Amino acid sequence: MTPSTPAHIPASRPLTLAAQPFDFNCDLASTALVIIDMQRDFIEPGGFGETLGNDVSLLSAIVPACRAVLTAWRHAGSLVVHTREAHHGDLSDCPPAKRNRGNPSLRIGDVGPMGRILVAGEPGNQIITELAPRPGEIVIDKPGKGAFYATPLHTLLGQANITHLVFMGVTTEVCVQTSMREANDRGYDSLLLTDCTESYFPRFKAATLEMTHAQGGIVGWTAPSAQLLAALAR
Ligand code: TIU
Repeated sequence: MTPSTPAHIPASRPLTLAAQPFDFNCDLASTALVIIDMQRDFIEPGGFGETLGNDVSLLSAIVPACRAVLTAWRHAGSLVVHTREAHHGDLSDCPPAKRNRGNPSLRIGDVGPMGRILVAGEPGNQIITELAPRPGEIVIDKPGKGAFYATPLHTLLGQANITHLVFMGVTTEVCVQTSMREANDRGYDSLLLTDCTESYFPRFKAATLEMTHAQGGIVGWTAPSAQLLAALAR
């Protein structure tokens, strides 16, 4: 975790974009872009995602769309948060239940082709080059699936007066959905960009998008990134 708050908070700039189940309204001064776990562990062969038996090739398709949003968001000067699913080298923050679950080819902490699986600082734990954090952006190492569990994220967002979150990242139904649900319970309005998130299971992604905006936005909003880019360009 880089415990830095943004050097620059933009002036008030209201934004409205077409979304499901209805328009998403926010202000760039109080909205953060949250990029969940776009780290090599999940996107490249040889990492945690593959050790769980997944075909990781699906995930890289979202990288250009994520990059376009990140570029536009940085241009607008709003807050950027990156997360990584990461454990301490001594695994003191990895519950045995998590490490022992299932029958992975390598367990968390074991040495794989990109270093120790899901351990902070290892090559596999780095955010992919295309979306690499810049100075002034918040980087959160999280031991769980949710970005708020056992992290300072809520405190840092509060210090920056953030009330709205725009989510991208992987995987849709695991770390992204968990983080959005955690955000929802903490009072944030959240938007998930549909072409900037992916799952190893396309039907799980589809179901997650649907359940997010169902019931009048029970978890939050969904919209394609083109809607956000168009709103930012207006
Ligand atoms: N396995 C799976 O789909 N995801 C994770 O374990 N972590 C995240 O989603 N980041």
